[in-house]
Amino acid sequence: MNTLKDFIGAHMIYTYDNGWEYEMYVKNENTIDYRIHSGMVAGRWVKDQQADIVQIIAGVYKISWTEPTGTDVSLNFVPDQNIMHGVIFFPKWVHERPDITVCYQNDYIDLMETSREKYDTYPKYVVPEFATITYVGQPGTNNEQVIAEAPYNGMTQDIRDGKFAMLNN
Ligand code: FER
Repeated sequence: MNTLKDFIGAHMIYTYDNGWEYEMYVKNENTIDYRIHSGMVAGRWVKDQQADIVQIIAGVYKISWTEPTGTDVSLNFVPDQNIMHGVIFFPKWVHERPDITVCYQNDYIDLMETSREKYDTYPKYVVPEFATITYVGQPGTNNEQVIAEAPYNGMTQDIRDGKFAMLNN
């Protein structure tokens, strides 16, 4: 992977050094879909999150966005070396009540926005972690089949094992 074009349309799974496992689909030049497979907000999944997606230098990419929950995220990917470093800035309320955010968020945008007003933002809970990328696929841009169902135990292994046929192109 050498250009921004190579990164747009990529699908990745990675495990943070704290054990949290995440799945990211770079859907197009300003949109991501993702699933969270383990960790504080395991079970959460999101489609069509707007994000800033750039190439820093050849093979080094950065994705940054702010969630309807008020959580801010900035991720640096080096796919050819299977390395990622991410920083997640959780509002206080998400750290205290992660259960509220564990859903298919697209069906609960109003709940996320009322919760971020109702509960405490500060102090934020900052999680800076390296991650190891365990899967890189190239399903192409705007593929609605990549992130199309809720995460389940064993799903990331099924993806790595090639059990999702539509991802193999
Ligand atoms: C990630 C870190 C955080 C990620 C998504 C999030 C898909 C989102 C967190 C949240 O909404 O609570 O690496 O990648």
